[in-house]
Amino acid sequence: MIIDSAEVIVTSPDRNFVTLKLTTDDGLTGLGDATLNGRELAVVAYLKDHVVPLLLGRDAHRIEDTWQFLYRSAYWRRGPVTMAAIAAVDTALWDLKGKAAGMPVYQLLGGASRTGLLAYGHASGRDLPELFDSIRAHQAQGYKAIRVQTGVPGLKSIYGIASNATYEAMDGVRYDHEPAQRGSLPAEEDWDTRSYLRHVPTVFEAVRGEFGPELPLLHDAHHRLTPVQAAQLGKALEPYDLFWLEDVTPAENQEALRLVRRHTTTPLAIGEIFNTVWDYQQIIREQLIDYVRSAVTHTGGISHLKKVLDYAAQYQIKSGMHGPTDISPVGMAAALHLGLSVHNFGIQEYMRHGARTDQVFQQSFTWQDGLLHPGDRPGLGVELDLDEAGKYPYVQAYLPFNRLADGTVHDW
Ligand code: GCO
Ligand code: MG
Repeated sequence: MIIDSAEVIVTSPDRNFVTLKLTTDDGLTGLGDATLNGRELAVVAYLKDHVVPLLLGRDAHRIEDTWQFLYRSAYWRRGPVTMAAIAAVDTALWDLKGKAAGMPVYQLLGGASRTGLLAYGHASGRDLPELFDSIRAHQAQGYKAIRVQTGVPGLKSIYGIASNATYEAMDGVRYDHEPAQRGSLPAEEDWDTRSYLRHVPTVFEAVRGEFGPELPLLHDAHHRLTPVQAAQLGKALEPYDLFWLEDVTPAENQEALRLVRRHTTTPLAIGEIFNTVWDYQQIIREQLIDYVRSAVTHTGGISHLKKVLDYAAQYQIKSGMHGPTDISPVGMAAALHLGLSVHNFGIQEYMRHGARTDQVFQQSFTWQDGLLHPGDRPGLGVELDLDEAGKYPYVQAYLPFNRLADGTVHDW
């Protein structure tokens, strides 16, 4: 099984996706997701200019050797661009191995540890009535766990809240806040931490009052708080029994989490912007988090994220893989195979893709009774329709950013 060709495909059906497609001398094809939201073309260049030439002629069965070769021979290690590129190669090689073996990837990873993966969806609203409608709509779709984000009085637009137009277009169920902000410059949003900290506990009180104690609820603070503010929020949310509080503080400063931990028992999830096991060393060893947020797509692929999760398992820390729409269906399938196989699965984020994306990427996963399953097709179970993909050229799209009232740039 020798790699004969390697193609990098960029398509933008509902948003930009970068996919690596490997073809072997025996005619098998394998796919890997290399999408890095807002910096897509950097990974395209890294793959095309520096990785593809190294892959041609290699034995596609040698997954671990190829990973180590790409990681170590570059000399310059880690970082989102490098690790997304290596992730795409690794994922495509697992896809190929599965196809060669006639087995779904999760079987090669040790087989299923459960019947399906609990998934959470994104409910949001600018105010409580809109939020309640969105939660109900998600429940009607089968979601058994719900992330709750709301508008904050006095702030015009903030992370995680769909605009009016997107709500109407998507019936309040499937929205996507980031592509709505597509443009040649990053959109500016506003932020005020004190208003947010005052408002969020009242929202969770209302949601618990309306939906009862059973429903697992999550919330993403999206890196915007200082450690002491994060501790305050965790403590204030304790009565509402959150499944997790995500990215309470920018995680580059890992020691900050010691302070947060000392003051709250609200479970913490971190890691969607990490990309190696070394980024997790301290926070796993010191048990400063409860859930690992990394995606296969951004963390060196199935092989490397499995190492992170195996390390986390020793400390009773579980997976909570990142699954917004900027993870392509290929990256999502990889997450499902890995999540089904590891013992310490926690929950899977599942933000549904749009209809055009589902046409470009033909998928075989299932979504039943709130549980996802990757399906039993050999490999990952996703195929890319090149004709469909070709209809949607790349569109420049930046993520938004925040400014405080006095004009200071703030974490988004
Ligand atoms: C999440 C994330 C996303 C990110 C996005 C950036 O928890 O799903 O925070 O919404 O903002 O993936 O590209
Ligand atoms: Mg997040």
